[in-house]
Amino acid sequence: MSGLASELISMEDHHSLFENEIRKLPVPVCSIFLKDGRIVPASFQKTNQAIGSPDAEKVNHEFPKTVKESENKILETVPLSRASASGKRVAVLFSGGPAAGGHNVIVGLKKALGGNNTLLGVKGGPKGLIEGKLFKIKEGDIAGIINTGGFDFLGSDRTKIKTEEQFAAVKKTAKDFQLSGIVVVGGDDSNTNAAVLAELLSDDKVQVIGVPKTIDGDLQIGGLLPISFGFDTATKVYSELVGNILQDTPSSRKYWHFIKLMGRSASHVALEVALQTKPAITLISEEIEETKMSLEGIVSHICDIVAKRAAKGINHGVVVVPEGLIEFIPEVKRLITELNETMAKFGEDINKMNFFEEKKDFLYKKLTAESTKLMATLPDEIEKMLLLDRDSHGNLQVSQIPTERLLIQMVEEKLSEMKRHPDEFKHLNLSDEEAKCFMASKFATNSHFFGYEGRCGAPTLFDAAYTLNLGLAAGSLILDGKTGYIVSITELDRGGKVQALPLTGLLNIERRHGKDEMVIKKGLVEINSPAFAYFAERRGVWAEKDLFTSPGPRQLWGPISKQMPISVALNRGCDSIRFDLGKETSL
Ligand code: FBP
Repeated sequence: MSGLASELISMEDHHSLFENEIRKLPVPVCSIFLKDGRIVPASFQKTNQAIGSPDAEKVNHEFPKTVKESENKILETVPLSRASASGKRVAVLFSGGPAAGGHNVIVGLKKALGGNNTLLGVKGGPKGLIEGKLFKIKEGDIAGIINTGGFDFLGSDRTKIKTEEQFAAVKKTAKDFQLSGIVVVGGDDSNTNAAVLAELLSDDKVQVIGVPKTIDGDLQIGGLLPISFGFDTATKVYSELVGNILQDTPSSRKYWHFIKLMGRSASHVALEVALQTKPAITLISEEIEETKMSLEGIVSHICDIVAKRAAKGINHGVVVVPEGLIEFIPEVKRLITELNETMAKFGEDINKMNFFEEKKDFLYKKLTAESTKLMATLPDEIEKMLLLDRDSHGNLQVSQIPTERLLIQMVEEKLSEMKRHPDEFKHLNLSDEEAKCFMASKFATNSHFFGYEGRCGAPTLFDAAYTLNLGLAAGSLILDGKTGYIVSITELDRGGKVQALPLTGLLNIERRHGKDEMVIKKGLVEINSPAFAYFAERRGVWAEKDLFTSPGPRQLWGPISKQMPISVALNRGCDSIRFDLGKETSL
């Protein structure tokens, strides 16, 4: 075998030159976890700051044990002053969609727990916990996963633990494996699961700690929890791709690209990518809902920008569409709510129906007249997608709905209507020359959906550091005997302040599956936030001329590797996009 062939074979199974090097990459560690250059756990103490939801009375009633213990007060770190606990057996699981940095949470946990405690991995998420699929994580495993992307080491799933049988099964797993702690790495729904488990297992002395994960960025709580992990990597991957497409548009000069970006309901991903790349049009679902913009209004807004650019001879551009847009358009939202409630109420009847038409007829009859009318105007493809089964948390699977293609179709129709009836673009005040230019223009399109491309890449340096420190915090909380908290790091530009938030303080009542449920509220884009305000101020200029930027591939080494998300830097009032999460430390 040639030298090259054997070198290539040695790179198989996650050993590319890149993967080998990132395992050796030093990662910033917050000073609270460093002593004489070594990584150590920290201790936690209660602050006087309590957090409580508007539904606190009901929450306190449902979660008496954990609320009594935490008093809903935030915990802050203090240096460990005594020997840390030993003999603990802690299980860690991933829940929901993958997000870059999950593996470093495990690395951080293992480092905090040290050699005197046992870390177990749960295979396949919450379902694995129910089924008792646990294994011991060894030092050798850790060496293999440091700084690597994906959730493949453990796997994940979206099971919501809610039935009495599931509770009993989890209790059995905890007993069988003599667990003293469970760390749930997940988003809003999964951390709701963590709150429920903390209450359920409190008499069994099994502690439960949550870690904020989701590329959607919707698990963020103002100054208390600036962002979930995975958001930075996903948005930097998408920004590179969108930046490349933007670079193509004035080069080939013939396409409008409609790019849908993952992020489920919230538009944080779309907003961040817009701030990174400056495309001509970015739709923000939360603004559309707030301003009660109809589907027709959105289409007219896009057409106006397309026409104005065409009038100046610019027949290209990029439209960024958030994945969850459809759910925020008031009339569609009403339709989806009606469908959700009907599907929840008549689930058993609907499941027995074999044919789509049968299911459709049944549901149509249960809708209000306005919703039936709207449903009938939507293309068949969209109609079908709206009737898809909901996920286990009762959510519509928005990633399956081709909103970008729906918009292309509607914009095409509207533009040709504008050209047929020039009165329809009178409000643009185009000169005769400009109007002629628009009338002669072509509208050629491409559609894209960037979603799975961004979830499992190797974490950015921000996510690698953030997750390692979150793992260290979760391990420290377990050693310190705490339960029912989610870990958080603030002051991202000043060395990182590690804290723990009581999960019960974050619970609210929301309508799910046609009934009220206690859940952690999704942190949507706030249109009075500094990040949105900055975007709103600049987007008019970006629509008029090509001012896009290409942030390039994400960097793990070198002068530009220490960037946090722009939206987080703006919202947290930072002076720069550079992050500081402590001293770079070899793992
Ligand atoms: P989480 O909230 O579980 O982190 O999932 C994020 C996400 O990537 C969403 O952006 C997307 O809508 C969804 O998962 C896709 O789900 P699936 O992986 O089941 O296709």
